[in-house]
Amino acid sequence: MSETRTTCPYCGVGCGVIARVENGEVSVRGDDSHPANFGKLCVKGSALGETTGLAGRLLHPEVDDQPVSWEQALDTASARLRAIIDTYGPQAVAFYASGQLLTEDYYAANKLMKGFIGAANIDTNSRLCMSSAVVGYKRAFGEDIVPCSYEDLEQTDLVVLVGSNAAWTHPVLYQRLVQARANNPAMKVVVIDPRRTATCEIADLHLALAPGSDAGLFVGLLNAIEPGQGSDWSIERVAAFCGLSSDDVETFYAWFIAAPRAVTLYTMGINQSTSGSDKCNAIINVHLASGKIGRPGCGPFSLTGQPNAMGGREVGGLANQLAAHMHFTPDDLSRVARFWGTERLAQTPGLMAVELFEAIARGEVKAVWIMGTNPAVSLPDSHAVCQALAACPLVMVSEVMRDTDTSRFAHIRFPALGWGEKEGTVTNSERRISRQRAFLPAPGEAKPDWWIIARIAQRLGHGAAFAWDHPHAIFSEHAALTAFENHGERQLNLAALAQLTRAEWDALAPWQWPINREALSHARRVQVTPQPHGATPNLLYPLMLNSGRLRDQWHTMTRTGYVPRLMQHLAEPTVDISPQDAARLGVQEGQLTRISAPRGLMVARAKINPGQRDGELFVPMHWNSCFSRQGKVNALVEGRCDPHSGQPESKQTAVRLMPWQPAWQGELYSREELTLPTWVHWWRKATAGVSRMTLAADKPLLEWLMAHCTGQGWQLQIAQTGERSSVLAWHDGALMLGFWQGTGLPVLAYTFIEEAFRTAPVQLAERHALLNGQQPGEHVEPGRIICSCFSVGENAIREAMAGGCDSAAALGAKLRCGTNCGSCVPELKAMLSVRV
Ligand SMILES: Nc1nc2c(c(=O)[nH]1)N[C@H]1C(S)=C(S)[C@@H](COP(=O)(O)OP(=O)(O)OC[C@H]3O[C@@H](n4cnc5c(=O)[nH]c(N)nc54)[C@H](O)[C@@H]3O)O[C@H]1N2
Ligand SMILES: Nc1nc2c(c(=O)[nH]1)N[C@H]1C(S)=C(S)[C@@H](COP(=O)(O)OP(=O)(O)OC[C@H]3O[C@@H](n4cnc5c(=O)[nH]c(N)nc54)[C@H](O)[C@@H]3O)O[C@H]1N2
Ligand code: SF4
Ligand SMILES: [Mo]
Repeated sequence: MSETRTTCPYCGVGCGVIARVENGEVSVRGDDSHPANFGKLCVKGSALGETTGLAGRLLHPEVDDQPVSWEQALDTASARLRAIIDTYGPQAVAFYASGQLLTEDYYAANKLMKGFIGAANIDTNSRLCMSSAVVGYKRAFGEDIVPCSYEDLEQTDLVVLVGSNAAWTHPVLYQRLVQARANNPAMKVVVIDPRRTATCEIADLHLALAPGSDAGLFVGLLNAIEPGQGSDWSIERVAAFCGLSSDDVETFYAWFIAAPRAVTLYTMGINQSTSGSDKCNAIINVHLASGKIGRPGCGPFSLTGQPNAMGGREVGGLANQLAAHMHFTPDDLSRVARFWGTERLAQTPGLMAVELFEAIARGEVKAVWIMGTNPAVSLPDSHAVCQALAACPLVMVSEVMRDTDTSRFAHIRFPALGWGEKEGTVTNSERRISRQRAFLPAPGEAKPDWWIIARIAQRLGHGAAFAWDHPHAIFSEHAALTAFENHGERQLNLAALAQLTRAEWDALAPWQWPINREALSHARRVQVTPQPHGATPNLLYPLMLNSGRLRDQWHTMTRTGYVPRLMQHLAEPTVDISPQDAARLGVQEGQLTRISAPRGLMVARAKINPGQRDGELFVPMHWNSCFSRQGKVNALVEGRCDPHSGQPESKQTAVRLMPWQPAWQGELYSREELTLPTWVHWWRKATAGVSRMTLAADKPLLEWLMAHCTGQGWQLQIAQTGERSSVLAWHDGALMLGFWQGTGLPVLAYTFIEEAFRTAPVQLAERHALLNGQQPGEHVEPGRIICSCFSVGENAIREAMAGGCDSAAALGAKLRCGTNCGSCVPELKAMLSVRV
């Protein structure tokens, strides 16, 4: 048995985790001593042990789909890169990196691209995430500085959450806020989001404003703070612009002005906008004007999404930054070139994510190296992105998984070490640097990302600058660069960590880099003119599509989508729709719908939600071609970007929705994954030990399936009653495949069926029940899992409610639901509130 202190690889809260390995089994618990979480973990963090298996991992390098040795992979990659650079110049090469790389990996990638290949075409998925926030801080403070800490939440009078569903996306921080509010009844919470989300559970005021209208609200607040400034953003004008009542706007303004201290937390509802940078400054402006900045319990606090978005910003991973918070100015260029000992340093900013893929599509960029991100899913206009990748002469991908939407386009695949296997550092939302430590052996031939970059650098002739033997050496170099000729000009200064020995670095305790908070209260205000979002609804596309995150999934699902426990909360792409819109469009709860935009189409199951504004839809960003047919929202989203930050407007797209009544829907369980005919719609559902897919189509599949089974020499058992049919296929008394279909989605005894795949031989009486999809005798299915920590299903909760449990606490006492991470408590309360 061994225990290792490390850091969660999911969100920017950056929780400390203690990983324990016992008899090859990995389990995790929160690290009591970590100041980001003091021992708490959310559902995703708690399930980390279940993600360390090797199923689906990329374990060997591949060139043109063939497994090869590292020597061959690295030689081929560098020879092809060299050929492109020699013929077309360095601008024909680009890297597309990720806020999920470790700081050391990120530093290495940035140094190779900007410093030695000599073009600044290295951008990252943080462009889709944090880049507006970066512009906001830089314009206000002259540097990308987050002027807050988590402990400000315990020292404040008012917390404003704007465009943030922290209850699901920063759960441990949200629970900290829940606790802080419970400890201080005078504290108020305002949530600003067009949807009523789980985060609204603790809101004293929820402003369900019109999509994209936040700047109006904050410019109006500035006007209320300083009435003499001559702005014509009166409360009435704000209310009209934002689609809110004047009373609600007035209440918010009165609370903000009266509160001695206030923190504004903001994330993607603000950043992902064609005027996201201005919105960030509109928020910063009200903190500056009211003096709610630079002291405890105050400040404009942009929460970072990814575990190391902040580390990426520190090393300069974006195409328009240099390194260590330096810019493309003559002094900084000279300083970085001297520090790196290079004469090839890129002199001008490079291409930003959306532009970069457009340049690939035009054939200007001919080689792209993608590391730790899945752009075929996450970039807007994904059909265009896929076409660009398909046409690109050289696509290299560093990945932990073999099959992703993006890796399908790769000519060269590098197997990267994943969480628990690699060593390095990450920086969380509050500028706290923590170690990620290895506690598992390197699987197959996988290597750390920095190692792969350094080996390519050597083959391109830059060996001396990339001669590190350990990530500690890279960290020391990065820290030294932050301190190099700093003279107090850059607040990012890690001099204190630049001389750590390897043992000290190994043992490094979480460390928050200091800033001079007071200096920030004299920052610059940026004049903001509120702009509408850029989506233009019309008669054909009259609805507004919003997209974002679910509680238990992480981005493109490459890690969470295979964990049964995390698949149980919501297992299919859903579209939230208001009851009025549903009635108007003839959409029933649970019905399939087609959502279309000029660029593409997706299929999602309707969820009628009174917390949704009329005319607006919400779908998760997670589904993709590995988990569904036509489940990808970015097939619809346009690549419209903020002119300052280059961040796309992922939150607003004009669409049309139509109910889709397929000829049949069904559930397919099989021992081996099947490749279905292309016209079948499918959703893969992670289930232990067996493949499960929910299916729907307009043409019959039954014959195809039966032919498949008999082709395998399996015995068929078939039933047909009315519109329902089912097929079981047997081999030597073992269940090989089961299929149940109806005009609607059949409701089955899922756990009983799954059990039948694990037991052989199956008794005859049970075979009959199986064919009906029902268990013989009394049986309660758990229903949709509400509490993932303790796998408590909807049915058990309803039964406990019928038995007298009338509060979340009572449910928790009886079933344990909601008593670990707490992120299902809003849903428990919602179930209690609609009870008859
Ligand atoms: N479970 C889970 N947690 C995650 C992630 C994950 O994939 N899964 N990803 C992490 C990452 S990288 C990120 S960036 C964060 C994102 O964290 P969040 O930003 O909290 O998450 P989102 O769901 O993308 O969007 C937040 C909210 O913005 C709202 N919104 C949409 N348009 C507007 C608008 O015009 N104005 C306002 N005020 N609000 C609007 C949406 O309705 C949504 O509720 O989450 C991190 N945490
Ligand atoms: N419509 C819409 N689109 C969005 C958003 C939205 O709200 N709406 N949100 C945007 C935001 S904020 C973000 S952050 C992006 C996220 O989008 P992506 O970054 O594309 O999503 P991930 O699934 O996190 O991709 C990470 C990839 O890295 C791989 N990986 C994991 N660990 C390692 C490692 O150690 N090394 C390497 N080399 N690879 C590894 C994973 O298997 C996975 O394929 O999506 C953006 N796109
Ligand atoms: S809150 Fe974020 S960092 Fe903490 S355990 Fe959950 S996903 Fe991991
Ligand atoms: Mo993000």
